[in-house]
Amino acid sequence: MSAVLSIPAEPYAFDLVPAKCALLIIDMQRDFIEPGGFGEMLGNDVSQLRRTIEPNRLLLAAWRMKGLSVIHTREGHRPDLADLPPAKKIRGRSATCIGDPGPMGRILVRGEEGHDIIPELYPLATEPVIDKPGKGAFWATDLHAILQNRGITQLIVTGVTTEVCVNTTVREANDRGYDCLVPADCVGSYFPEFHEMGLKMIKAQGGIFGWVGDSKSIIAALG
Ligand code: C5J
Repeated sequence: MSAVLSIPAEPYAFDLVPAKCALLIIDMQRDFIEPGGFGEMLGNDVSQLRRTIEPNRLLLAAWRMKGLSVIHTREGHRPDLADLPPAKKIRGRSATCIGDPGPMGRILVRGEEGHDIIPELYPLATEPVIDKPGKGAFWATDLHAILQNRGITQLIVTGVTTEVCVNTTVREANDRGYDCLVPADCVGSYFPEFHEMGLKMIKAQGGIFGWVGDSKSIIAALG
């Protein structure tokens, strides 16, 4: 495999260096994607996110075949909720909130069924899983240290949701000096218009936060 792969993207081609790039899969958890979890508790139509599963599965398979770095994240809180800001707990004023029992266990709590990653993208034992209490994957986690220890300077960021945890993470990564490529078909939102705008915000102004491409181009380049 060539040391640098040119991936068609916007605002211009992304120079992918596989050995220095990690696939970072954000929050593909049952709580966001399946009925009865946190996403539905907030009043969202969770079926909107299902179209992201197959492109993520294919990209993950191709990335694993090449033996490249994969990192998964999960949003959630300690069972004692000591890391849950009161403001986050009461936000939305819904009848049930984070920590309450639901059909997949306590909502957005570590160790519960709903908190886990969907079976289609389940992490291998060798793939780090970052448990994050916030929207960004860098805040209050050891993600930056793990990436630095592996010599990673680029990220392919996928997962949900485009305008919340994906966007927050891409912005955090950009400020820490990482180049981020977001394959549009591998990220999703409960709101199509937020998805579209979330991607536009990343690639605008010459790629102010990063690049936007698609999974087929990455898979094709990997060969
Ligand atoms: C949200 C996320 N939307 N993973 N989390 O609360 O985007």
